[in-house]
Amino acid sequence: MRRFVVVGRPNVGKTLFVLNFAGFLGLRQLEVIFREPDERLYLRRYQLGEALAELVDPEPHSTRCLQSVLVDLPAGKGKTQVELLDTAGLNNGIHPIPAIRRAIAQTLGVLREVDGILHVLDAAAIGRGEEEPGELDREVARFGRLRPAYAILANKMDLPEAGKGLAQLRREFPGQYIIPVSALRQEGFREVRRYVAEQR
Ligand SMILES: Nc1nc2c(ncn2[C@@H]2O[C@H](COP(=O)(O)OP(=O)(O)O)[C@@H](O)[C@H]2O)c(=O)[nH]1
Ligand SMILES: [Mg+2]
Repeated sequence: MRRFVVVGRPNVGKTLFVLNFAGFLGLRQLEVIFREPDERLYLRRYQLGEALAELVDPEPHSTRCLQSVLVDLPAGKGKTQVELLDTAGLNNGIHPIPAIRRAIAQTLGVLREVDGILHVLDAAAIGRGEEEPGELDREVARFGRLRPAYAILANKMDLPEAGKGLAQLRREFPGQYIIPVSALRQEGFREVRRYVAEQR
């Protein structure tokens, strides 16, 4: 089974992307495996709507451990199973809250183990000038290019100014494969599905 990790700064829409992408692929019931930074595992079953209500949060850092969801993708005539790993947001510098520090360290560790990286950025915030694709995102991009699969998801394309943010991302990461998406509206998901399914 291949593993794809979803990374990016807090609040860019990683969790909403993972859950809605699972829904887009036809899952209505989700089994989410939580892996705590101390490696404890537990599993919870959700209806998709319940998972969205509980796991997506307007406050940054609601995701404090690795949350994985197994999805089936089309592969030739059959299907292939892929593990999507949702992660705690990455921050510049050292976060004051120990639980968040541990979660970030866990995210960095898992980047080395996975087959693919989906790097989510908030194109709308970038377009509004509230955020720049900063040093941390450039570092993820440098690291990502060394991995077997690496794509940038320019998220929140449903919001005004996101087009401007997308153009900025294309300038910032020339030659890099960038998929514009809206995790909220499930836009761009066919392209993401094709990309993830192609990597093997
Ligand atoms: N308009 C819009 N809002 C989004 C989109 N993706 C995420 N959000 C919102 O951004 C906030 C953070 O989302 P979340 O998935 O928890 O971000 P995470 O910290 O990266 O996991 C929530 O309020 C989401 O509803 C999107 O594509 N469009
Ligand atoms: Mg999250």
